[in-house]
Amino acid sequence: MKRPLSLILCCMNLAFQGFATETKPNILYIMADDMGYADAGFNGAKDIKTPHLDRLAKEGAILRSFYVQPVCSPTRASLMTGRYVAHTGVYSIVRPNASWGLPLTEKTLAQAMKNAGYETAISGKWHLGEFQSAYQPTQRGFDHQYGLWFGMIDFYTHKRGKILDWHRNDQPCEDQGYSTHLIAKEACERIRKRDLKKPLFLYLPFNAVHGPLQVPDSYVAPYASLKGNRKTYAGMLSAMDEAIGQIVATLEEQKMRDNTLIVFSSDNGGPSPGKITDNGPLREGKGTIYEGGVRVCAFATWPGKIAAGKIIDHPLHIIDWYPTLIQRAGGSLEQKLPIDGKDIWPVLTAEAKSPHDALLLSSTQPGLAAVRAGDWKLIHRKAATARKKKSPADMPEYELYHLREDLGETKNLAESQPQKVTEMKMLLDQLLHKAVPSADPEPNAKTSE
Ligand SMILES: [Ca+2]
Repeated sequence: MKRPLSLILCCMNLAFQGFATETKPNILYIMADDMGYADAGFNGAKDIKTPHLDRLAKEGAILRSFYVQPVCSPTRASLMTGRYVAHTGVYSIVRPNASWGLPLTEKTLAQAMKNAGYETAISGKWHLGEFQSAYQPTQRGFDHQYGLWFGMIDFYTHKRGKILDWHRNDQPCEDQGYSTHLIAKEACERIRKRDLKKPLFLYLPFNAVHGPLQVPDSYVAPYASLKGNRKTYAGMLSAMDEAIGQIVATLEEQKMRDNTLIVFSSDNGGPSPGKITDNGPLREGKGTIYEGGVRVCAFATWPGKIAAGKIIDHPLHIIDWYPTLIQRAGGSLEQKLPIDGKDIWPVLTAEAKSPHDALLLSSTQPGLAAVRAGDWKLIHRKAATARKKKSPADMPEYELYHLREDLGETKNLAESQPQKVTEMKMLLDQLLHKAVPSADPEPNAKTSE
């Protein structure tokens, strides 16, 4: 018996959809805000408990040398584009109502995932511009938006000063509650109400554990031995960890866990290390180009695909997730702007080394940058940048560190190893060859974030 062509095509279409949904993973990217390198149990925390993060990390690969940018917006721009700060021009923080954002010429990860057939959602902090609707998440590839556009809001009122910064689909939203709880509740609903014909890309950038330091008392109670801001911060981290546990439980309830790639990282190093956060052996913290500012706690987990218990020390960068995730999603990397990131799947799943010969780290000022190549790191501070400091002698033009022998960046080898400085400076110059100026029309304006 002959079947009508339309029926055959319909069956083929359904079969293809089923195939696509089965084989394309759901992707959940969880980002913490301002979390210390050593404030996760899986990275050695002793006084703060993160059982849900620890379980996920141990089920997959812990990334011990994962690099981001020193502050919020530049890191998020690089995640969304797979491109270095020197190419996006997002060197600094996008302040509320500032007349700029991630340039509209940039294609975002959400747009690429949408093109690959994904349902896309953000629950949490955007921080890449909102002054015109074209810069807002629903215009940058997200089918669903929930949460805050910028940073430093009150966790309960969702206001920064007098401005309400809580939105659903980029419209003001007056939901009541502690923001970590609301972000998690939305994520669980998005998972349960997902489009069953599509895989899900869920971007979950918490505003925890960034200041203002606020948390319900019940989360602080287990930390009686801690004092002051560290105690509140520990409670905020516990609330975020609990939220992540709820989201993973929802994935399990929906039978999605085995087909979901989960990535976790902080967006920059911990601020006030030793007082509020703990960056472990790393030097300094948020806002600096030392390891404490740009190397963050991170892991990736996907049962059956990434071996449990793996620890990866190869230097990787947040720009790498753009091509890596798009490749896993079966999407296209064909685009107008060149991608700086590399597919790190062989590093995660096999024994491959970092695909980068050298990694670029930019500060919030175009005149200060660093390069990491192998065990070496060179920081170059242009003279004009050094002069801004009170003691130029304390801010040398070059700092050279051997990170395997000196992870804490205590011994500047620039004077004793001039040949290595020359070699590393060449790599840095290559990486900065097509650097663009800041996309911020007022790049020197002060910000307290
Ligand atoms: Ca941050």
